[in-house]
Amino acid sequence: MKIIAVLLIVSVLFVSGCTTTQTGSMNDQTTEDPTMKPSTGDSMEKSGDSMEPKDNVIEIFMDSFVVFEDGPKPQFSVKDITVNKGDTVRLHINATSGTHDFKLDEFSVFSDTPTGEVTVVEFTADKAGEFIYYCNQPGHRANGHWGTLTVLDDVMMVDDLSLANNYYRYDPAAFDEARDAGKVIFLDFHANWCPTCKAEKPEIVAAFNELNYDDIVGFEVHYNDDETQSFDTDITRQYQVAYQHTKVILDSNGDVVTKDLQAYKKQDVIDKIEAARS
Ligand SMILES: [Cu+2]
Repeated sequence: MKIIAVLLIVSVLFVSGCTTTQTGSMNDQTTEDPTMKPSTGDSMEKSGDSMEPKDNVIEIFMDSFVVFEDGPKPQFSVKDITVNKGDTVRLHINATSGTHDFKLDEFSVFSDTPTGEVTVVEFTADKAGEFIYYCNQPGHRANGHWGTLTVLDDVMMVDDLSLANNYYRYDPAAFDEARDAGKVIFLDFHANWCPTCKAEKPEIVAAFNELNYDDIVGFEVHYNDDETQSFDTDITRQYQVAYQHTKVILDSNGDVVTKDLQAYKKQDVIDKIEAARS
């Protein structure tokens, strides 16, 4: 029930976030030296005005120009941009010398940037990852006319997602903390579409509710399902898991002592964890 409530809250926030597109004023441009600033920073703090979350518009101001050192080197003045997934990114590109353009393939962004003008380019960062933006003029990218856009995944708030006594939806910070504390860690790589995983979950939950040790912790990692987050994929790779309902158990040294595909009953979970503790 707790999970459903959290998901409902998240989806309500998400829906209302989508419907209140911020129109954002452009006269921010004249303020001190903001190459990067979230334009809704103020309104988030003035919660009295409106309770509705606003879409985040990230305003980036950059120059596109040429420097001469061992020949002409076209450049963007901003070489790294980091935003959150879902942000609207609005670039103000001031081409001050040379002939350039702006291209970002993965978001289908392309624009000429006439010299002596500020060209505004806007897109929604709707996928996470690292992407290269560049000038598509011949030779410019190879000479350094590019930068990196990093889009961070939404991090779901998982603090409250307790599934049983000492058993939680996977969270990287909680995992690191448990490992640093030398706890025995049980990981279930769970796909919510998989019948074996579904049948196994109540057995795991029952086992954890019976095991009353404070030196054990279990995590349910989402494996290739519609709740999988990038941190799930990271730990899946880290332990080279290639199939759903894989169980991985780490001993107090953080070493893998069990890696098993077999479907567990409650007693199997208890026995394996007891063995890892001894
Ligand atoms: Cu260029």
